[in-house]
Amino acid sequence: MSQQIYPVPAHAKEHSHLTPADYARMYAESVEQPEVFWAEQAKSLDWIKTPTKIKNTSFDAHHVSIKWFEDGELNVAYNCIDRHLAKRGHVTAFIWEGDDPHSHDIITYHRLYDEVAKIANGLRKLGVGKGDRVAIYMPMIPQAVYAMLACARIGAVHTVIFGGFSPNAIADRVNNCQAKVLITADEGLRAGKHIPLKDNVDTALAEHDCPSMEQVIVFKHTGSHVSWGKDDVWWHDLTDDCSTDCPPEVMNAEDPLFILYTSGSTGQPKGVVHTTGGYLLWASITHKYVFDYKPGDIYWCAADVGWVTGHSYIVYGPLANGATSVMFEGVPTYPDVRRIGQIVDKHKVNILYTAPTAIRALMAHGDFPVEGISGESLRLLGSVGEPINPEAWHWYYTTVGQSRCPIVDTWWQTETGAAMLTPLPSITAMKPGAASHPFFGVQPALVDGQGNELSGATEGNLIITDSWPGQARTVYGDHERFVQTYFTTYPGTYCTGDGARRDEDDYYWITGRVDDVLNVSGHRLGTAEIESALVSHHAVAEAAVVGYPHDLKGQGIYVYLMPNEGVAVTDELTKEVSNWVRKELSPIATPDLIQWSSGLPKTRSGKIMRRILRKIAANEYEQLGDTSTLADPSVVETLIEQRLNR
Ligand code: 6R9
Repeated sequence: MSQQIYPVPAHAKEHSHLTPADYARMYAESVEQPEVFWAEQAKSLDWIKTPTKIKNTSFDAHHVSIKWFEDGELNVAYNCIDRHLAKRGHVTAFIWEGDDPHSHDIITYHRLYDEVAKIANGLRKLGVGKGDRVAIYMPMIPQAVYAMLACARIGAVHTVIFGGFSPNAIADRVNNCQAKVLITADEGLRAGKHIPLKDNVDTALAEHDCPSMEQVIVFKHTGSHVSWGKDDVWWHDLTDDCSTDCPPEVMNAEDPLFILYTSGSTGQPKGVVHTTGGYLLWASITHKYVFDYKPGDIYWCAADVGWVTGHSYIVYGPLANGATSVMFEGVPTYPDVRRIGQIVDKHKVNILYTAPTAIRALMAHGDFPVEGISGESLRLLGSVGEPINPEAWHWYYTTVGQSRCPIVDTWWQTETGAAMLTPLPSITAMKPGAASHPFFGVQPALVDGQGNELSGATEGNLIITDSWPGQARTVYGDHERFVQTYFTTYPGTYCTGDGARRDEDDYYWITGRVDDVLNVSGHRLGTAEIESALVSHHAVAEAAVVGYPHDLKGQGIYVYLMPNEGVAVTDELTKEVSNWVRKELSPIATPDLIQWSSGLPKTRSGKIMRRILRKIAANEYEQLGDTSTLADPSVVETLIEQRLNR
């Protein structure tokens, strides 16, 4: 791991909400007197009834119960829209940038109010009310946000299904939460390709029994022909005569706001439930401090609203803070790899938040992604979703951020609601690849396999010892699974499933999922560490490392590599890469087997599915399990054909 330290840039201090002394004082209060601290922070929201009961939480496996602000009442859509209107209604909420570089749109808070009210009234007309579930399967267009906020306005619970998911996944989610309405579009657009969203919904509903589903609302986006059934209604027909007046529903702080399905290590995806008060506060306070957001800043989170990052950092956090965001329909590589830079220049983006997988995809093209790009509007960069290897960090820092912008490497999970461990731009000297320090109220700890807490500079399983407002409250319809998954491994604490290292300066470094830790000849190695070394070799674009059963070592190191464009794969190169890891990391980390491949099995959100790679490496390729969530399932067949240790 890189030990280089990058001091806080002077401009970050000038722009900031916080000084180091503020952070120290506020963090101490947040963990020593959470009731006082969070009662104060909660004032940043507009409450219909101000909460008096602040924290009522138990991580005891026999009685896991998490309640924040439980006697408070508020409405999320009111907080995200209405309260900004008087002074800032003319301010842009979203700059929408289409897949086609020539299309964009501006949505002010006034317009957002009208659009959300109309579709909210449309939903009410269909009989949707408080507590009903609504599925949203949309492209990255403003109507996705209108739909989410419309649900929040009338107290319905949304579940956004990522637009890249297949019909099976749609049906599973609809059935699991018994959604009665689904909102979709005729088609999506990505890199010029038409994505048949309505067709997928039709297939889901035709091939699966979805008894709860009553009505499908379809937004006309591309205008292509779609087939039509008796339960389908066009968005424009439904909302045509709807008023722009839609009184917000009074919600209890603990009423559910949304369900979001996420994969675990076992079984079907879990419907993680987030609530109205605690989640909104968590999303907005982290957005404010992690990005040092100030009115006037142009902020761009390049995630998809189908993932938690989109929920918290495109929709709820920024809107609660009255922010101006870019929302991007397309992909970073279309029409070519300069697109991100072009959007930054076009809309004068100040804050850019993206994922290491995107950074590495661009980095493989050297300086081309910034050719002809000024990039001078940028002042802050963010990273999320996986450990960022120092190589990618440096490329991001120097090539995109021009060695001027701090990088906030935010560690969090669908279950945590929003950022948990993160540098703060005006406070934390950066160590490339370190998620650094806890946000207010977050109490991380490291434990060994038996749950004994480890002190000082060490490595272990990352747990969180007490509740924070944005924490998921349950798994929809299966509280027992919630308890089993998160609270029984190390009783009395929240088990993150991630491993982490804490260094001598108390910085946390996420080493990857705990089930990805290898034990090679009795030495513990993080797969992320090895991957980081591998991708720092000039020939390597992406790397995935898994363990496989090895007679002598216990576990051997199986390496899957994707070469950079134009690289010729030879035996010499393979040897060179192997020696590289030996040299960069340790002889213990020397790969046993290296398989080159033109693709890796990734989920549609860009995460490598190690489960599959582990099976292939272990020669258990007949028991691969569910591969339906892969972006390109054919990659798996190629990998099996060419696997090494037959
Ligand atoms: C927000 C999000 C959660 C898992 C998490 C961890 C990995 C996320 C990270 C990171 C290292 C970071 N992860 N951010 N690892 N550094 N900055 O991605 O949620 O999709 O639920 O994934 O992603 O392994 O446990 P989710």
